[in-house]
Amino acid sequence: MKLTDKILEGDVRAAARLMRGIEDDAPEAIKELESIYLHTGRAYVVGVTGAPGVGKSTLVDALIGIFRRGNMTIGVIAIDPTSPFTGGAILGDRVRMQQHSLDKGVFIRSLATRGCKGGLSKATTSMIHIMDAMSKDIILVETVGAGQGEVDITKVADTSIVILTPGMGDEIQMMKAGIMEAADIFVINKADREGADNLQRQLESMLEMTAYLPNEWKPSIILTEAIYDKGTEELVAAILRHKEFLISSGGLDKCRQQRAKLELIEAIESSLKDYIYQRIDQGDYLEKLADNLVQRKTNPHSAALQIINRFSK
Ligand SMILES: Nc1nc2c(ncn2[C@@H]2O[C@H](COP(=O)(O)OP(=O)(O)O)[C@@H](O)[C@H]2O)c(=O)[nH]1
Ligand SMILES: [Mg+2]
Repeated sequence: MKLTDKILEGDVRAAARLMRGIEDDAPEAIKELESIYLHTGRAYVVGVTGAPGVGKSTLVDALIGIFRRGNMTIGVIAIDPTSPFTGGAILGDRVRMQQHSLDKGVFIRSLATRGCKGGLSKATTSMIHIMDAMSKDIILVETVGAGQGEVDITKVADTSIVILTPGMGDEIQMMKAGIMEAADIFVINKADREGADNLQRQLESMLEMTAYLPNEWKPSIILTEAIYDKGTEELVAAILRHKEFLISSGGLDKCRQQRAKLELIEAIESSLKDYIYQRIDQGDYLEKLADNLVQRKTNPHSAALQIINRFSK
C-alpha cells in the first residue's frame, strides 16, 4: 500500500515516516506530497505565537484538552528555532504534552529547524498538509515570534493567536515587529501576575486607534492562566467565533486562495532554481560568472538576468 493511502487511513507511523522524509528533503517524500495535497483543505489551522516562556506550550496543552472534550481531532506542530530536536524546550514540550500521547485523536510533532534544505516555512506547510490528510480537525502550530525568521505563521494560520505576558516588556517588542496587525486574538497569559490589567488597557487603546470597518474582524483580547486552565474555555470560544466570522464573511476562502498562491510561487521559485542549477552545473558557467563579478565586469542582478535569458530560449 502506498504511504499516502496509509496516511489517509490515519496511520501514525506512515505519517511520521513521510514527515522525516520531508525534513531530509528526500525526493520520494516530496513526490508523495503531491498525492497528499489532493486530500487536504479540511483542517482548521490555529497559530500560537509569542516570545519564549510566555506559556505557548502550556496553553496549547490546555487547548488540546478542551478540543478533545468536544470530540475534535488535533494535530500539533511545535517549532522552536532556538533549540534542536533533542534540546530543552522541545523535550519539555514533549513531556508536558505526554498526557495526550496515548490519545489516538492527538498527533504531536516537533519540527527541527536545522538541516532542512527546503526551508522551514515549506516544511511547516508540508507538515500541515500531512496532518490535514490524516483528517485532523484542528492543527495547532506553536512558534516563537512572527514576521521574523523563516516562519511567518500568519501566512499559514486561519486564526493567529499572539501571546503576551504582563511585565515582560514584550508588548513594545511585539508592536515593533508589526505583530499588532497579525493577531486575530491577543492572549494575555500569566494573568495571575501583576500588570495584566495594565497590559489589557494598553492593548485596548491600541485597538481603539484602529478604525475597523463593520465587515472587518476586531481582534479579541483574552486573559488566561494557562497553568491553572483558567480563561482557556474563553479562548476556545474566541477561536470558534473568529472561525465563524471568517466563514460568514468569505474571508476564509480569500485566505486560502492567497495561501495557495503563495505556495504556488514558492514552488515556482524552487522548481526554477532546480531546473537552472541542474543545467548550469554541467559546465563552469557559474564560476565564470562569479569571476566576472569579482572583477566587477558585471553585477549580480544583470548576471542573473543573463542566466534567465539563456534558459528561457
Ligand atoms: N504564573 C504562571 N506561569 C505560567 C502560566 N502559563 C505557563 N506558565 C509557566 O511559564 C513557563 C513557560 O511555559 P511554556 O509553556 O514552556 O512557554 P513557551 O516557551 O511559550 O512554550 C513554565 O514554567 C510554565 O509553567 C500562567 O498562566 N501563570
Ligand atoms: Mg514551548
